[in-house]
Amino acid sequence: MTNHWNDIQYSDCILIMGSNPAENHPISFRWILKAQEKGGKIVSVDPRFTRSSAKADIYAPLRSGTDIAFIGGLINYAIENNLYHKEYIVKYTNAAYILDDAYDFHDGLFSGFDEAGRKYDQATWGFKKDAAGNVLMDETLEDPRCVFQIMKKHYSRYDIDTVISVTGTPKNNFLEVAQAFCGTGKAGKTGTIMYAMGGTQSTHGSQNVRAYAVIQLLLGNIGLPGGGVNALRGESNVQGSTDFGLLYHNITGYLNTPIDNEKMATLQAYLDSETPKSGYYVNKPKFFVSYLKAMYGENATANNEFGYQYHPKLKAGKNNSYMGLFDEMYEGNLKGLFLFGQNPVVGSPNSTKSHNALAQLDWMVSIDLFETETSAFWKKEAGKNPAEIKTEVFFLPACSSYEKEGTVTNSGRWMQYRWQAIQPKGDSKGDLEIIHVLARKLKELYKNDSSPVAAPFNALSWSFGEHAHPDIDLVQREINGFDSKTGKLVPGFGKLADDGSTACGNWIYCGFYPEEGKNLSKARDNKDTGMNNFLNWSFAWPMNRRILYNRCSTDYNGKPWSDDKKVIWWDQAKKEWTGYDVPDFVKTQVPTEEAGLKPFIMNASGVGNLFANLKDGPLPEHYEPYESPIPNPFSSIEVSPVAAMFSKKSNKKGSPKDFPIVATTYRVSEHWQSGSMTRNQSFLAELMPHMFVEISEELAKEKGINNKDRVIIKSARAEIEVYALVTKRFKPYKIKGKKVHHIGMPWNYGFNGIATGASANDLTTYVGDANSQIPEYKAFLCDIRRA
Ligand SMILES: Nc1nc2c(c(=O)[nH]1)N[C@H]1C(S)=C(S)[C@@H](COP(=O)(O)OP(=O)(O)OC[C@H]3O[C@@H](n4cnc5c(=O)[nH]c(N)nc54)[C@H](O)[C@@H]3O)O[C@H]1N2
Ligand SMILES: Nc1nc2c(c(=O)[nH]1)N[C@H]1C(S)=C(S)[C@@H](COP(=O)(O)OP(=O)(O)OC[C@H]3O[C@@H](n4cnc5c(=O)[nH]c(N)nc54)[C@H](O)[C@@H]3O)O[C@H]1N2
Ligand SMILES: [Mo]
Repeated sequence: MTNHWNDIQYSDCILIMGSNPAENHPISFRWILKAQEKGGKIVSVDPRFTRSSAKADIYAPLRSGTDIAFIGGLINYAIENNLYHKEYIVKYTNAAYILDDAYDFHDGLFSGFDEAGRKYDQATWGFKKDAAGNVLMDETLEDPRCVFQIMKKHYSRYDIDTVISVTGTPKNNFLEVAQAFCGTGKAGKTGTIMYAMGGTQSTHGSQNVRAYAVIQLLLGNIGLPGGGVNALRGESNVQGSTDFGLLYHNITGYLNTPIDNEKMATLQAYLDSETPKSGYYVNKPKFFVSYLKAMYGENATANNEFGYQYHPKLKAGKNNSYMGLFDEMYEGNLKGLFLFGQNPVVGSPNSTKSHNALAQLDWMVSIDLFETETSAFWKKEAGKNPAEIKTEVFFLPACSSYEKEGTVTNSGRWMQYRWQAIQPKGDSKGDLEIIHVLARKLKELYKNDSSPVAAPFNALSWSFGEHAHPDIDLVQREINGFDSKTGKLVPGFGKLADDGSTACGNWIYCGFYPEEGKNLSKARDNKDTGMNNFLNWSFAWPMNRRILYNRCSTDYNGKPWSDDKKVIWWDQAKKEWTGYDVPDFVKTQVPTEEAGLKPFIMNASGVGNLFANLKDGPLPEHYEPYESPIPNPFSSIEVSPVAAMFSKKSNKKGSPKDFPIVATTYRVSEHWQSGSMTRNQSFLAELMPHMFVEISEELAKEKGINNKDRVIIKSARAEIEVYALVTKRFKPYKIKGKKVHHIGMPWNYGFNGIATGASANDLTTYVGDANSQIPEYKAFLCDIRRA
């Protein structure tokens, strides 16, 4: 989240699009309702009428996979009706930047497309520069080649009639949303967007999120209370896990994982290719070298590239993402697998394929609270006798969150310590303890080995105590960072160095433990420090900042755009920034100076990117999902031309002729994810005992299906049998003049546990987003009949 949960109460319009917080983030809904009590409007845009929709002032249905068409329509509406915040975009975004002459867009393709390589060369997506290398601008925004005019032209194609013919949204609903949300483009008003998996799980998921960012920048809604682009995170610590490098392409603090190619062959090469010439990231070498010092301690020296060569590297030219790994596994190219709390037999796309892939492994270790469908996969492998499955499965009982201590980071980036409530049951152990034991054992095994494979184990600094249980305080010190010689804690990332004198496990968290006896993850002062920011409750990265890009909350002179949405401001008498939050830059930076007008310090340009270089284009453009009921009305390019595709084996594509119905998947309040944690609880199993599909009354009538009938849903991959739930929550859509049915189902079921049922993921496709590689779980084609 750019903002945080408590802050949502200040919003004048909450656009819930691609999420369903009433059911999946119920605590957040308290703040949404608070905003509504103060007169704010709740808008829900979802293919089905959810419990969030039930509380909304405006509900607009849209067909799964069409968010860009919808938001493109809002962008066009805001520009055409002069509802954007001109003063804001002129200085705080790249609206005024003049584009390179070679940049072009034609029939769904941006300039630089390499058809054979299925990728873009982004060389033409840059800006025009003068002889001194400064970007040319037109702050009147009238130059036909400035970003604003190019955007205006791009989105002029997203007129209301075209948009609604694609999304299937009734015109009056679309207009109601446009008026309410674009009405927040005025100074003094803010709107927020709350998204989660309904936005991201798509072959153009990153561009969906970009579209949310573009409309928010246009309306001047970023950096202010009640504004922002807010990702509602999933698992309790999914924010923490991505912060700490659990994504394949990041190490801690969102630095890129080294790749075993020429460009990153040495530490210097890595730093050269990763460090920009301007913006805050010029400091990257300090963060990266300090990270290597944390990894390899005394074994990291200037002479050995601070241990860079010991560090694991991604394989160049391979897809190292989740789907890439399962593809390799399916092909028999992986030997072993450790699963720390993951249940891919239920949760992965085209799950039959993932299920079969597990049988290609020599060994698998499942570390979980329960025996999941994955750890029991060998009992159910299609058409096989369990005795013939070669995979040796180890199960290590993990203990639950209440039985261990440590921090979790919430969606608002607040790092909060949780103390242990009870002792672990039985033989179960915390994940950290399991890793600690494993790391120490491996180091022990390799101790006297001088072969190259042993070197990284021997070099690894594992200094979390000599006991079986790791000392969490030592782990926290390493995360925060310390002086390599004295062990003294580092007060903030501004003090990290690139010469090995500091070690820091995760630069964005640096400063949460600034000095002895002061661990801010444990801070629990619940006094409101202004606009519900609670600066003395927990630690928000970076540097305890609660609202990112908060420089944008004021005009050029440092004066808040309005009095009731103020968060920081320039105090002319004291010559410093002050207010309710930690400013997003140096406190004494004079607002009117050039550097003072750069609110997006992490971008090399210092401004917000209306036009940005993603793998699939600089401006969000509508493409259809991989499986779609209609040809793309916006261009002749059907699916994102650079979407992540995998081996076609056992991943057939269905055509609308055979599979005319659009399907989506989601979760229910009563179950958690793949269901291990809830379908094994008798009381929750009883509340939501059976797998079902939601279908409209009209579709039920056409197919002769009654409520509670057993039905078969068929996709090009598989068919599953479930109960029919006939509901008014889905309605047939009118898409390009024809009637298209839309259904939806939870993905929380599997064959193990008390409540069992078919897995929706047997039906889903194995394709993903070019930037994030997230699978397209939210839109595919199917057909349905009575069982
Ligand atoms: N009770 C409960 N809470 C949970 C979870 C759980 O399993 N159970 N899981 C947690 C996790 S890990 C996560 S990631 C979050 C996920 O949180 P959400 O993203 O809110 O979860 P979903 O229910 O998968 O999807 C949200 C909505 O997106 C809609 N949708 C489908 N396709 C589209 C589309 O193309 N565009 C738009 N705009 N909307 C679409 C669906 O109808 C659904 O109502 O929830 C977390 N909270
Ligand atoms: N069709 C479809 N598929 C989806 C989605 C969708 O919307 N639609 N959503 C996707 C999303 S957003 C997500 S996050 C994934 C989730 O996919 P998974 O992560 O595979 O699913 P979970 O059920 O969350 O699995 C977590 C496992 O962790 C165990 N566990 C709980 N606490 C601990 C602990 O402290 N330690 C250990 N070691 N184990 C623990 C639980 O018992 C459970 O078996 O699924 C994805 N799959
Ligand atoms: Mo998630």
